[in-house]
Amino acid sequence: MLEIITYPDKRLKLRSKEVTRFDASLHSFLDDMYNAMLHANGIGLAAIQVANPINALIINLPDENDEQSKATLLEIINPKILEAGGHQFYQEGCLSVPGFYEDIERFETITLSYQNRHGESCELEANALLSVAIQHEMDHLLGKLFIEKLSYARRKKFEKEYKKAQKAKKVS
Ligand code: Y12
Ligand code: CO
Repeated sequence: MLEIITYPDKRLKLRSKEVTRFDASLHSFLDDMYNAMLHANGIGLAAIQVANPINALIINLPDENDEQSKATLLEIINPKILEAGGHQFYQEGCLSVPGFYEDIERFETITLSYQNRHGESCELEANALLSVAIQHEMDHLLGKLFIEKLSYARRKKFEKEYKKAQKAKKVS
């Protein structure tokens, strides 16, 4: 199983590089990402979170019965936001920042161009949770975490709480 790296691992700050080869090794890496995300109970994961700095992310939102199905898995490679509008707040969490959730402001609607695992060009309009998830994962490709969007005071509080939780984890 691929290991998901966690804050404050410096590799999370890396800027990811464009994917140019859409071959069997990319496909098997995407499959490994999916298994790692599901195993960790996640709904979104960027390649850098498993220490591979390439412009690839996956998203698998639960359906109305709160179940995840591989049939609705989105594999998004080399994404670019073409249009963005409106604003929304959503309580975000991240597998690389375990145990911390915070309301973050994002665009309400985005239009995205990207490539699928075969290198085919795709376009997608997203709103609500899907839009939040894509923006969250695209920030990972730039080396950014959602905690960087917190106010100074909230970030300080987070750093204190997170360090304490990390210490407690080491002891137990
Ligand atoms: C909305 C907001 C953020 C995203 C990005 C994808 N984020 C996740 O998939 C986060 C998953 C997550 C899962 C956790 O584990 C469990 O719930 C069992 C978790 O809890 C701990 O680590 C303790 C934290 C985050 C998409 C859409
Ligand atoms: Co994340």
